[in-house]
Amino acid sequence: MSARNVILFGEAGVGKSSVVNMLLGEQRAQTSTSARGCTFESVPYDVDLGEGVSVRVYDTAGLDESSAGAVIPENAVANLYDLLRRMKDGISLLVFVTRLGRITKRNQKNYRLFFEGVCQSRVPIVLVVTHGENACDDDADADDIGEGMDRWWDDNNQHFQSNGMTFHGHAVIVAKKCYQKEYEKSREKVRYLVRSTHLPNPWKMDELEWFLASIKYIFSLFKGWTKSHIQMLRQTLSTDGRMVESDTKIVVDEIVAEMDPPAACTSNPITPVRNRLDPQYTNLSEFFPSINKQFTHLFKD
Ligand SMILES: Nc1nc2c(ncn2[C@@H]2O[C@H](COP(=O)(O)OP(=O)(O)OP(=O)(O)O)[C@@H](O)[C@H]2O)c(=O)[nH]1
Ligand SMILES: [Mg+2]
Repeated sequence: MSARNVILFGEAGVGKSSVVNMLLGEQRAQTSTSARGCTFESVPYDVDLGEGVSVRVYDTAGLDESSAGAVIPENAVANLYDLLRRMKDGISLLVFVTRLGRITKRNQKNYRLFFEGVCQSRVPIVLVVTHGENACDDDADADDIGEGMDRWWDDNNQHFQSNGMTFHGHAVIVAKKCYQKEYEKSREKVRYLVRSTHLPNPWKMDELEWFLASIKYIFSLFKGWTKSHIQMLRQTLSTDGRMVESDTKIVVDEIVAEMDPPAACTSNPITPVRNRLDPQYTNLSEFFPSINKQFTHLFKD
């Protein structure tokens, strides 16, 4: 049976590893405030969600402060390639982790990078908001926390939508064990969320085409690439035989074509990758009936 891969991503320090540990039911992923991964760097964990469902969750670094506004570093591109190679069985779900607070530009860019870029808007995406205890006043009773978290979502979900971020499910949670009661409830919420929204038949593309489609999308999100970036990218991709020379050439040539003025004009747009998708995924809502109707437009061609 193929692995059901779940990519859990978000900015540094938002609580990704805490959510992984919550899903695992044990402290296996290292939580910290200092370890900063480079974008797309990922660590896999096999998670038993109960009811006979198991998934492989990839704890994946999103954009950090330095790469959010500038050119994405070349090693992020290499990490992306490594991640996609691990996705031979496809992707079943994206879990976007953020902490309760303001929606930042970086949030938006991360969302687009993973949902639109890596998954071509073809995989369900759910939102997990950590630090839910902050939805209440400091003097709130422990019993009020759950109510405060629900209220926070009611008050704020519109902001996500108006920033172009729609989700197929959400959970506002507390991922710190010292809030014992809320932690246990949150664990059930997150397990249910992943169990009920992931695709049993994952979505995937041919490895090289997938990498190219993702990289072109990323390229369109991050302006400012120069020939020297491309040179470094070429080196990174061919280091340790990561990518065969002929494929590296294809990738580099396609990116250079995007950069050159004649290729950048509208007469030569980014290849419409959706045309190459398996027809079974053209209407995800049929294939995946529990998707909320309001999101089905995301999957129309
Ligand atoms: N109060 C509170 N703290 C939390 C919550 N979730 C995570 N934390 C804390 O936030 C800090 C960072 O959590 P991590 O799980 O390491 O975050 P991360 O996203 O994996 O961080 P990086 O791997 O460095 O990107 C840790 O000290 C956690 O204990 C929460 O819901 N409430
Ligand atoms: Mg972590």
